Amino acid sequence: MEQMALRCSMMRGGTSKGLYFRAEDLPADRRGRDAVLMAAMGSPDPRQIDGVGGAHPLTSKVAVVGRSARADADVDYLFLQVWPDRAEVSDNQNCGNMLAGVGPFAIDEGILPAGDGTTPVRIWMENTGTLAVAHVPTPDGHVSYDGDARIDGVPGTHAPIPIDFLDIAGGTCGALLPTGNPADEIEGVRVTCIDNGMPVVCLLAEDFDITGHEDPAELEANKALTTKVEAVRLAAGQLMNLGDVTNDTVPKMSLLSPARHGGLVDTRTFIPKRVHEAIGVFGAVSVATACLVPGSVAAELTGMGGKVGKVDLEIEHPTGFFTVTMDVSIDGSAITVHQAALLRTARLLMRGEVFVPGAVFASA
Ligand code: NQM
Repeated sequence: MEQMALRCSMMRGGTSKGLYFRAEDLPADRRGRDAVLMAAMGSPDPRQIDGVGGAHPLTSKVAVVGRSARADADVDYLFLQVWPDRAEVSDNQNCGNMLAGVGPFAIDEGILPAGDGTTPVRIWMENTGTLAVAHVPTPDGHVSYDGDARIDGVPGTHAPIPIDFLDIAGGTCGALLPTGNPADEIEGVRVTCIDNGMPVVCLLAEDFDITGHEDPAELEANKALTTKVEAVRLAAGQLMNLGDVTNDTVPKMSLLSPARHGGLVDTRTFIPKRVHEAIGVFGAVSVATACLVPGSVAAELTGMGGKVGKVDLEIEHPTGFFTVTMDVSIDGSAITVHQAALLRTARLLMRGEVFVPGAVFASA
């Protein structure tokens, strides 16, 4: 049987890369959809040699985009993580980096008309049931990818895409502080479990006998470290209302240490097997939020606990900084997040068709 062609674009979204599909171009049933996406990416195979995946979780991602039926959204966005080395496609987390490409893709594809100047795109994020607004530069009624915005982890400069979040706290775990506490002891380690867009466990690097400034490859090669981090993760998953997270991509494990380059705090994040080359968008938002929570391990390190109102937090990571603007208020032990805002860029890399073997498509 001949190969089957599926319409899609390949885009860099923030510090991630993947395929963007219109929802109607994929098989409607989940099993069929996942089979097609694995074949497109070349999974399962650590090198993804027979597909277009980049052989790393950060470059093996899919965004499914369609017009939204909701009154408060323009488009729906479903994020799918295609595991490079496992026959699995997961929708159990959101991705704020791929999110950056959703507005430009929707406008380029005619799902949404472009305004003149900047087009605000209201995006319903299906994975967490929450909303984002991305401000896409559209001079002359077309998406512009060129500009002078720089984000760490991406060479060069591109058009700025500011993104706002209003209601992302507890989107996956049900509460900003899923254990009900600003800090817990898990497997003998003091941690802060938080979900402001992404379930994250904040840990102190010094508790793991590392500086927290090591590069990702060194941390991935440290067997004692990876074993201990994973033990804490599995126990934290239960306490964060996530159940058995053995095969899940969440919670992320963020090891915090003192900032070295003038930022607020340095981070190394297990996502959860590989160490992020930077930090995820919602990962950064959750770490930034943890810094403001009185009694958290992040507040202990940064001295920012209890700070309310609008504040910029500079989160350091292996390839630079991630700036998150937060606006929170605190009333007794209740913390309300009013807004999180940040800057991303995205770029259309290719538009066309991806081919999957006919047999895969037929079985789908
Ligand atoms: O946290 C990687 C990424 C991500 C997710 C990961 C992300 C986010 O950098 O919003 O963007 O943590 O799996 O793309």
